[in-house]
Amino acid sequence: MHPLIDKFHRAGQGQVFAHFDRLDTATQTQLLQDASEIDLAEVAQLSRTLLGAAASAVDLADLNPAPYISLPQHGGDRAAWVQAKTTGETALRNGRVAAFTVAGGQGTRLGYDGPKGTFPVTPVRARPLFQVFAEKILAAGRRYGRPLHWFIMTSHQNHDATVAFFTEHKNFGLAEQYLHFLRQGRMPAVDFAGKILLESPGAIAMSPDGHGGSLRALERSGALDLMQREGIDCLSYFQVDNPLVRCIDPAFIGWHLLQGSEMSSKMVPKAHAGEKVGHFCVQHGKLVVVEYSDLPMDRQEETDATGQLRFIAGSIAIHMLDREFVRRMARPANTGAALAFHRANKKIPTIDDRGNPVKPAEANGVKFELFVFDALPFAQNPVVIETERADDFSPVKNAGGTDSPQTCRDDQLRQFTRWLRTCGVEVATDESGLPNIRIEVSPLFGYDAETFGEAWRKLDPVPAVSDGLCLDA
Ligand code: UD2
Repeated sequence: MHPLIDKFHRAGQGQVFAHFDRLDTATQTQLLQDASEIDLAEVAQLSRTLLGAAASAVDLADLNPAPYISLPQHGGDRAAWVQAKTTGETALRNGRVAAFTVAGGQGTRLGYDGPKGTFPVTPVRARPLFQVFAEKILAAGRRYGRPLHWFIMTSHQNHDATVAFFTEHKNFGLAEQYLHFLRQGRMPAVDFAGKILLESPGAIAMSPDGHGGSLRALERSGALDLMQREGIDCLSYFQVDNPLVRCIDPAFIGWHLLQGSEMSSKMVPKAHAGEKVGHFCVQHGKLVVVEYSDLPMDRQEETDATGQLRFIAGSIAIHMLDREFVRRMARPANTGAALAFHRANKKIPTIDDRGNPVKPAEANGVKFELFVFDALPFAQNPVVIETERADDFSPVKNAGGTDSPQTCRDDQLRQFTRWLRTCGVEVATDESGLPNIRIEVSPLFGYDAETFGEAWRKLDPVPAVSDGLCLDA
């Protein structure tokens, strides 16, 4: 017997090879390859801790709201914000910063078939998410005189399609040597008894290891070494689904550096108690994020003496990461600082004993995922700063309703309108700030109120806006 097959039998996972003898040679080789990726001891340990009777509920003891640095318009120290911005700009001029997008997900919830970053998102020209980020990163590199490296984490499922998309679009103007794709790891799905599931007789049901897998992927891929060689120590982390994100934000970078933080985060005050974002909390003296699904609704609804939500600080998945902190988290064996896996019950397409496909109507198993925010309690001096939702957060998650392509397009239009108004341009809007004309601004023209204002004032002649407006580089 092949030694790997023998190993699986001894670990009680022999079912993975139940149909091995009737597979063709290429499929056998692939199955062995996929099986070799699996850490059987880790699967056994996860099954014990997350599936068994001993599986503990999420610890909510000693949980309090986390402090955060308020924006100047909400009482924060204006001079300190100015100093943070200056510090961030200096770091950008010195080439200390790179951008990092987690883009392992597919557009499944959107009903879109393809890597999520290829989804057309802008309001007039329907430009894809990846182009919006590429242009913001390119524009920031030009502004600060140092091109920025951009790391993009893909999954097995979407890696080739993502790379092909960039090639097809000539990398959206980014020079090849600044663009890096790294593939995240995978975990096998198991049934409720901890047995690894097959999705077909020759393939294990494998799924991405969660955005927390990005820390391992940065290390494994050599991205951290590249950063070190290039003198980069700050990584600006954001999700692929949020085109409003200020992916290169000098004030955020500055706060991170001034506070000597190893991992920093942005918060927005939650829009309402049930908003589906994590909560920044302090627990046992450490900063943590408690996911919306883990905080009971009565806790989410708690208010303080002023009537404001107590757990107000919503996590919008925007972070700054220190390079050496990522390295430490990626090598838990050396340091003992390890992210813990979360379990998610899922309907996992599988096969029966005879190899026939089974499409379950109910959850039939468990996927294991790492969350990047679980690194926060291990970070030195973690800092949380407030940001304006309207200028940093409008994700595309659902086909309709909240966080949909429609709400995101509207938020982009409102933002472009605010920038125009700051320049003294009259634009008619409804009471929500939504204009009745079509506007689109490429980040290469301006990517925030300041850069937009500078570019607008240079325009000669000044364009009319009454019939709509598209501004490119
Ligand atoms: C995430 C946060 C939530 C809030 C919200 C803001 C978690 C568990 N929750 O919710 O607290 O901050 O975002 O929008 O993160 N991804 C990968 N590989 C994976 C899994 C995810 O790259 O294996 C990427 C994915 O492409 C996306 C991002 O991570 O960019 C978020 O993933 P999600 O859509 O599963 O997270 P969501 O919306 O439940």
